[in-house]
Order: sequence, then C-alpha cells, then structure tokens
Amino acid sequence: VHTRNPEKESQTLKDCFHYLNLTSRSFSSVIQELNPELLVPVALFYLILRGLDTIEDDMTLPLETKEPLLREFDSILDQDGWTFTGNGPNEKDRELLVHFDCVITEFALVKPAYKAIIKDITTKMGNGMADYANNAEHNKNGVNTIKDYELYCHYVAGLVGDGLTRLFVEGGLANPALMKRPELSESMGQFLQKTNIIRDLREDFDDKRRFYPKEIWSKHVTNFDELFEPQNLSKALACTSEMVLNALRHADECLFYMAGIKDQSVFNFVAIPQVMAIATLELVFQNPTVFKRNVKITKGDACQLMMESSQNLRSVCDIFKRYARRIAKKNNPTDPNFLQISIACGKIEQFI
Ligand code: PS7
Ligand code: MN
Ligand code: MN
Ligand code: MN
Ligand code: MN
Ligand code: MN
Repeated sequence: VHTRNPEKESQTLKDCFHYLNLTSRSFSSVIQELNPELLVPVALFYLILRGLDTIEDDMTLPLETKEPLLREFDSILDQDGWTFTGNGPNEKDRELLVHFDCVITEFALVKPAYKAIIKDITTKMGNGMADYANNAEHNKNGVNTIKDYELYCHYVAGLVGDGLTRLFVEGGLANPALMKRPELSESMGQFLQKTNIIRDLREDFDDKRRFYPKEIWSKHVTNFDELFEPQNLSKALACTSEMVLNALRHADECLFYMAGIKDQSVFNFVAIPQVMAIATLELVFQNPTVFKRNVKITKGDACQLMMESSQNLRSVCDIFKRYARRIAKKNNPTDPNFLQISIACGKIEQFI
C-alpha cells in the first residue's frame, strides 16, 4: 500500500523515486509506505546520504578529490544543477550522483524545518566520513580503539538515527520524549552499522578497508590479514564472536526506542531494518563463510521477517528473542567470550 501520490508528482520527484528503487534494496519499499507527511523528506534524506556514501565507498577516487567532496557535500545541496562528472566503479549507485540535480531540485521544496535537520546531519556525516577516509592498515585514519570504531559508526549511522528521530518528532509521529534519550537513537544506528561491518568484512578487506577495531582483532591474531587464513579459523571465529557480542549490547536500547514509536508506518520503517540486523548477526555468528565472501539472509527469510515485524513491539521482541536463542545455541564453549555472549543472549531473552 504505497502512500505516494503519483498524479501530483513532478518529473523530478518521479526521478528521485526511480533512483530510490535503484539504490536501495531494503529501504525503498518501507520509505514509500511511510506516513505522507514524511515520505518525501525521508526519501530525499536517504538519497542524499546514499550519494554521500557512494563517494565514501568509491575506492578509485583519489583522497585529494574525495576528502573535499565529502566535507563540502552539504553545500552541494544548495547548488542548483550539480551533478557528478568523475568516474567511479559502482555502476548502480553512480547513476544517482550523475543525476543528482533531481535530488537538489526536490530538496529545495522541502519544509524548512525538515531541510535544516537533513542538512545538519549531512554536514556532520560528510566531515566524519572524511576523517576516516583512507582507513587502510598502517594509516593514521585506521580504526584502532573500540572508541574509534564507535565514533565511525556514530558518523555513518548514529547520526542517521538522530536525524530520523528529529524528523519523526517534528512531523508529530514519534513521542517527543525520544529527544531526551539520544542514546536510544544512537543505538538504533550503531546496531545496523556494526552488523553491516561484521558482515562486510571480506568485501571491505578486498577494497583495502578495515573497520574492525584493532583493540578487538589484535586479541585474536597478530596481523589483520591472518583472519582470512584457513589455519586460523578458530581464532577468526572468536574475533567475529567478540564483534557480535559488542553489537548485541545495543539490542535492549533498540527495543526501548521502538517502544516510543506510535505511528504504524514509522514503526514498520524503523523495525524492519532492526530485525534484518539481528537475523544477520545470527547468520554471521560462528560462520566460516564470512572470511570468504559476504553472506546474506535469504529472500524468503527477509520476506517473512518483514511481515512478522510489521505488527507491533511484541512481535519484534519475539523475533529478537528467537535469534538471541539461536545465537546462544551456536555459542562455542571454547570461545573466550562464551560466558559473556551467553549472558548477553540471556538478557535479550528475558527482555519482556
Ligand atoms: C535516511 C532512511 C531508524 C532511528 C544511505 C537507517 C553507510 C547501515 O557501510 O552502503 O557503506 O557498507 O550497506 C537511511 C536509526 C546512510 C542507519 C549507513 C540512510 C537507523 C549512509 C543506516 C542510509 C539509522 C551512511 C547501509 C546505516 O548502507 O553501508 C535513511 C533509526 C544511508 C539508519 C551509511 C549505512 C546504511 C547503514 P556501508 P551500506
Ligand atoms: Mn556503502
Ligand atoms: Mn560507506
Ligand atoms: Mn542515466
Ligand atoms: Mn559495509
Ligand atoms: Mn554495504
């Protein structure tokens, strides 16, 4: 049941939805079912951040070009007609930047209060991404401590949580009390981003990027690339377990956050990515394939999770509990974090 109104849409807005469908696998349908008050602002917010992330992810762009683009991306939002003309490898997402003028045109028509929120997040995220650009091994921008790791996740996802929460409250679709608990929207973003980083380990490594913090991986191997050597499998699995444990600690705050969402369309929008994330954590946990290639939950599982979570907080809690139980079942007694993982899963299972 899309709440879009195609008869009233300008050509540039239709183009924006075309790029939304092109660039987003999981977000495009939930965005298009959002309450009409926020549908267009959130779709444009997504496209703007997707554009920014396409620049961040383009490992063929020299740092001298990439860094200023990231830092000035917020001002591009005010440059009528701006399009990207450089070359990049990611065909699908590159198209959005090549036709970015449609996003700029539609962004200019957004309610000033929403525009200000979106622009503020774009400024902060672009500068944060620039600080971490070129994070290859032996680089000053490397992710060394857990604090570095969480700051990166704040820039690329915690800030999205903050921006979305401000939009929901401004649009009258979420409890304003959420504004007094910024750690809850931060956890919503951290949970998604940490899951993405754990899952993308191999893909990022092949792109010469590393987001696992040295503070964690160095407890298991001496050099990061040893995680990918078959003779180190049990150490590598223990490293992933520690990363999963670190991510799982956000689960209770995510459930608290979702309890503050009253509008059904906003609830579905925030809950669906979260249940996909916990299912992905269960899939990567104790799974040797993550060192070979990117693993993904099946289309069937994703579809079922989407239907099941689009109900209420009760069903989302049940899904979290089910996956926590599965993680606990796979937990390996020889894992150095066995006890802590077992406690973390137990906490989720006890959560009402
Ligand atoms: C505005 C809907 C719901 C309170 C494009 C949704 C990278 C996991 O790391 O490319 O490059 O591999 O796979 C979405 C909080 C953000 C965080 C973020 C904007 C949830 C650009 C999503 C999504 C906050 C920055 C996956 C974070 O992209 O990642 C809107 C509440 C975009 C949300 C990045 C990552 C998304 C992500 P990577 P991907
Ligand atoms: Mn990306
Ligand atoms: Mn990225
Ligand atoms: Mn084209
Ligand atoms: Mn990733
Ligand atoms: Mn990705």
